[in-house]
Parts: sequence; C-alpha cells; structure tokens
Amino acid sequence: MATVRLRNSTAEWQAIDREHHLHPFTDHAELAKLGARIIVKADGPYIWDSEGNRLLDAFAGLWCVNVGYGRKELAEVAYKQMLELPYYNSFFKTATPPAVELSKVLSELAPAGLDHVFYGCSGSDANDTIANMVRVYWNLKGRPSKRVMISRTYAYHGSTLVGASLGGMDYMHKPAGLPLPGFVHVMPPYHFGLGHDEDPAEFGLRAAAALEDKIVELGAGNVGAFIGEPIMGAGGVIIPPATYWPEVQRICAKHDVLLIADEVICGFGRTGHWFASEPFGIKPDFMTLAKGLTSGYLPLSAVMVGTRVAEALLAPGVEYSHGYTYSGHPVSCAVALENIRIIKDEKLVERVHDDTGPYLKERLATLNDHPLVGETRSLGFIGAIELVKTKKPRELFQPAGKVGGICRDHCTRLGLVMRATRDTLLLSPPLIWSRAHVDEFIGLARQALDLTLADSRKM
Ligand code: PXG
Repeated sequence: MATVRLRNSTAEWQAIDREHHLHPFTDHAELAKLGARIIVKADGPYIWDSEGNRLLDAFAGLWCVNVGYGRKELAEVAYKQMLELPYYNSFFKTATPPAVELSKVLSELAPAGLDHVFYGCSGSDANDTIANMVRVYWNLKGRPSKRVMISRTYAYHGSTLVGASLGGMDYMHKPAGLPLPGFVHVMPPYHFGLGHDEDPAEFGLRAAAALEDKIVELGAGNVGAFIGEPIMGAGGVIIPPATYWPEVQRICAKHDVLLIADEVICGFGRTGHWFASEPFGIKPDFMTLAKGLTSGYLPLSAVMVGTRVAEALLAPGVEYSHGYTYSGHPVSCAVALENIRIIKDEKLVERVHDDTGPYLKERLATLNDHPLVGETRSLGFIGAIELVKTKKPRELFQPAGKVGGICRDHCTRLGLVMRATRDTLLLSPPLIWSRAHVDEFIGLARQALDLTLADSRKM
C-alpha cells in the first residue's frame, strides 16, 4: 500500500505550509522564518522528521499516544471496521456495535456511578457537551438560575468558545473577548508558584476555600458546576496537595454544585491509575475523556455521566437535543476498544504505577541538584521540571517563558520532545517507556539544562 506523500523535500513542504496552513497556537511570522518541522513517521517511543532526525517523544504527541506509535493492531481494527461499516450515526434510534460495546467497557472502567456515555470528537466538544448538560439538568430540576460554571486560572479545557471560557488562560481570553458570561475562575492549587512557603496541606485547603468563597459571593443558587483537571496539564502539571480535592468535593456537595473531573490528560493510565479521580478521591458527576481513549490514533471523546444527571436525562418525556455527526463514530470506537485491550493486556497502568512511574520520579529527583531546577514533580507518567533563576532566595525568571522556551529548543536539538509552559518543562511520555527510556530521557534533559544554564548566564 503506497503512503500518500505528495512532495518529497522538507523545503517544499515548508514552503506550502507557510503559504496555506494556519497552525494552532502559533506565531506565524516566527514560524515562517524557521519553517515547520515536518514529522514523517513514528515507532514505539520515537518520532522522525523529514531530515531523518530521530526524537524521543517525552510528550506522547500531545499528551495522548499512551500505547506508543506504530501499533499495527490499531491500524488493522480501523481498516476492518472501515470496510465493514465506516460510518453510521446514532441519532435516529440507531446505534453501531463498536459504540454500544465501548459504552459498556467505559462504564465498567470508570469510577462507580458513572454509567452512561455521550460521545464527541475532541476534549473541547466534550466539555461543551457537559456545559450544555449542566444547563439542561438544572432546568429540568426547576432551578434554571444555576448556570455559572467555576473553573481555575491556568486550567485548560479546550479551544471552542466554551472550552476557552472554562479554561483559565489569559492569552486565550484577551484576544477573543472571553470568557463568555457565566464562566468564572478561582486560584489553582499551585503550591510551588503560589504557596511555596506554606505548609502544602494548609495551602491545599486555602486553594479549595477560594472555590467556596466564590460560590458564596455568586450565591449557590446561581452556580451550576465546578470543573477541574485532577492534575492541571497544559497549565504546568500542577499536582494539588492531598487536602485539596476532598475539600472541593465537600464544598460542591454542601452547595449542590455539580463536579466535573476533566480527565482528558489524566485518564487511561497517565497517573498510574486508570483515572486520576481514583487516587485523589474525586467522585465526579461528569468525567471528560479524550486523548488516551484512542491513544490519539483517531479523534474521539467521551463524557461519562453520573447517576443524578443520567436519571434526569433518561426520564420519560425528556428529549435531549444535542449531538454531533460523529457522536459514537464506529471506527473511532473500534480503535478505542482495541486501545483499551492493549492497555489491559500489557498491564501498562500497573507497570506505570508499580515500576516505571516511581522510577521516573526517582530519576527526576536526581535533577534537583541542577542550578536551574527549582522543583521536579510527577505522578505516574505525568511530570514537570520547574526552572528558577536562583534557588535561595527563590527567584523566578522575568519575563516568564523565555528560559523555558530556550530549554525546550535545546531538548529538540538534542533529540528530545518536551513542552514548556512558562518556565516549566512538561513531561507526559507514552506508557510503554521502559526504565532504559527513562534513563535516556534524564541524560538528554540534563544536557539541555546545562546548555540552558550557559545561555541564561549570557542574558
Ligand atoms: N481538557 C484538557 C484537560 C485538555 O488537556 C482539552 C480538554 C481539549 O481537548 P481537545 O481534544 O479539544 O484539544 C485538553 C487538550 C498543550 C495542549 O499545549 C493541551 C491540549 C490541547 C492542545 C495543546 O499542552 N489539551
């Protein structure tokens, strides 16, 4: 079977890309100067660019390729399903076997009480669906004023207008005149950045109290839901103190506010648990799933809906008027089923939990002696290396983001893919990494840190 390849040189691809392709989250003038890196193939934990450079992908594509690249089983399942039934909808009292089967598998995997599934194509549309369900639910309950959704600064919940409004990123809000009315934000449980000198347990309670203060300020009768990533991903891999989530749970219950766990990054083994709601003790009304659901091989998202909302939607006489052409796409669902089978059969969650996750944590800690490293943190296979100008007294780089970007670029030149948020390097490798891959990563990361230190001294 021929690979579809219309051009054959990096320069040709870059020229056309520059001419016609609008990229997500990109300064196009800067990209035009550099030219896009063209990624042409991938296998296991590695990707290759069109110049033949091999890179260790410590970011799993975009937090998603949990089972690694080059999985023939996933390609074969997609191929067979495309031949048998490439598409059918689930609107008009119809369904397809992969969508039905996946609904059962997800209901069994998800924490107790999340037994119904609504499908979309992306984490963004899944969060839009949840915002819709929150409104429909409170309307059905005769409390239509409960509409405000509370989220957190630095949260990432997607790029649609609702997703970006739920998110807490200034640089997404300002240019588009967001957030939309009815979306408000409270402080994140970011101990290193906002509570460094405080006891972590007390700081966790203080961050949770910010939610209760906001509910009281707005009036509980106006607040429909609170949304949070168990561990904030794009905002800098912010791992909350253990006191945070139980307190958030208590506050939501007390004020009758629905709780949404956005597990788009954290789900499907990333933290060494199937879902991060488990170790943090979160009992959500909704869970958002995407990314690791198919390991990124095809687009698919799922909203797991808890009992009280499901009961309201399933009640006689209620028609839920919402859905996407590709809700429950049979090929994506078939790939998700096979992806979950691989994660189970290869015991990837157990491996990250028992072996490679703790090993990564231990090896990350060896970087703490580096003059640039203010903190390393991780849970399972999600982690961060936070850079500082000086350690004692602790001083951050100003303006934030420059040194992180320099370090990320050194990583790329050395053959390592990482992402930087402000001056924090983020890590989210495929779950298939062995200890040897962790060692390879640590070696490259230390080299990049040394090169960055030399550069920062010239600044
Ligand atoms: N929720 C969370 C927690 C996410 O991380 C989304 C929702 C939206 O998913 P879609 O499939 O619509 O992209 C995400 C996505 C980054 C980055 O720069 C992170 C995401 C997407 C793009 C870039 O780290 N996460």
